[in-house]
Amino acid sequence: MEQLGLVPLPARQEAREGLYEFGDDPTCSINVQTPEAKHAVARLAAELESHYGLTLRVADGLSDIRLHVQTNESTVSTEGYRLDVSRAGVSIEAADVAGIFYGIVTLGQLMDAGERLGQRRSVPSVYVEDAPCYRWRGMMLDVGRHFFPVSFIKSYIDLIALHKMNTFHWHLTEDTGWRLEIKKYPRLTEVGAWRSATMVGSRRDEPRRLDVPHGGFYTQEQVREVVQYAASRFVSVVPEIEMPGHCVAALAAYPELSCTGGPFEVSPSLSIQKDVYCAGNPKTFEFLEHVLDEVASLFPSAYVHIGGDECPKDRWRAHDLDQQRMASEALADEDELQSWFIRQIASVLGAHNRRLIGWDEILEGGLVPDATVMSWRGVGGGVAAANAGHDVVMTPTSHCYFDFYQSELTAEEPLSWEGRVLTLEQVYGFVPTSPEIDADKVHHVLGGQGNVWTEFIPTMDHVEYMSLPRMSAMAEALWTPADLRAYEGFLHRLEMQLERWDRMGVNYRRLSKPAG
Ligand code: TNX
Repeated sequence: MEQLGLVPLPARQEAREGLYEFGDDPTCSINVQTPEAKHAVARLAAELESHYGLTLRVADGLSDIRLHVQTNESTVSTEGYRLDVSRAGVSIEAADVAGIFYGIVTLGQLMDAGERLGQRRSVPSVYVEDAPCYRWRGMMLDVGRHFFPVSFIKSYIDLIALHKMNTFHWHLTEDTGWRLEIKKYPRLTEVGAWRSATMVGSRRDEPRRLDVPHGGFYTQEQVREVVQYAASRFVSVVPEIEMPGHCVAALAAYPELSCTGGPFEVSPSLSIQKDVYCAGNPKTFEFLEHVLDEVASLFPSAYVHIGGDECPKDRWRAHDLDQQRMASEALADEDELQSWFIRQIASVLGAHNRRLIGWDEILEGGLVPDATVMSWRGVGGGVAAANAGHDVVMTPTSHCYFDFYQSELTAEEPLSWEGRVLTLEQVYGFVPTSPEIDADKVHHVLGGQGNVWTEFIPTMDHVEYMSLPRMSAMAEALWTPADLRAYEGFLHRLEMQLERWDRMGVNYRRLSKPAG
């Protein structure tokens, strides 16, 4: 089975005798006619074109590739599929079009396998019955520390989809830059998207070095394009708008939303900043409500991420308006003030029928009802939240931080966080759930994701290098049943994926580096 090179490994596969060979005029049939279905067929056409230079024709009746969505039968689960390749042709059955899409992704990998076996235009016969273990299979990209153009975002989404992952968490705002056009507040991008310099080099360097100006943002039209592009690959885009901290770029544009009044500059520093939104000033909530109105109209995703991490409370402690708010709302401390802040935002999102998700700090001072927790400081926050009946996404630094070094030999790697290493094998060992979660609460673990923070990652090549192949290990940890996973076999299958990335012109870290 390993020689087929499927990543992520399917839940079940049986090799069969023989091959299926495509003729000069490959056809496919599909029993649903939705726009979604057209996207799945487009993916299939792209595979046939790129492998064999053949044009796919959609035909009724008997065809080479039969795609069948059976909505009224429960034998295939959500996002799952059954793929049957025999001498008679190819059939993919699924309960939804996403499942058909994933069957097509597998078929594309079988085309790679056929080519490796020297069988032009043939795929090995096989029966695959497959479905993901987790429903949140995500990758986060931080475009706040460094900006990356739309063309790159799309190619990144391609990689996500090829890994049968379904969530792109887009970290759009930071102290170092605000990247999303908001029509009501033009200064967010006129001012907030640009910084005069960037701190470079190791955090241990003294004195710190400053490099060139940096900036950029996405217009609303571009965002719609990205969301549409992702949807056609069955990827949901979850936007993150950071609050109450990590917001200095917004404060540089609108200093009246701060506790001190400013002035501020879009931060050249990559460290956590003291300045945060004022929780006592009604203008803060008016502003965030309008921002989130536009966010909700741009992103159809069920979730909106509101950050919530690393919010220093010193400014609130020292500011009358914040202290008055604590008194008037009978809040015991600044943690409760943060929790109250998030509650205001939850009701804004609720009015848009969206679910709030935030980093695990939103647990401090009391969790908002219905909030989903993204657990990053270990899995402890996620365990507590799940046991309290909240949905969680696990993304602990121990297994999910793709900004860390990929090897102990850090001198051979591009500069990153000193002392922080996350090897491919460690990622592969990721188990999103925890024995500490009560049996009747484990279903609250939606899944997990890899995070690419870009303090030290200024180029697109470098993002790819940090993402691959760790994204493959993450994809398998989230898709494949744990008892089927084995690192050696994964490495072997992964080798075959590298050829595809070479063909795509995507950068990645080599599995073994030449000695010396
Ligand atoms: C912590 S994870 C952060 C980010 C940094 C990251 C660096 C999280 C919610 N906050 O702002 O980029 O560490 O690894």
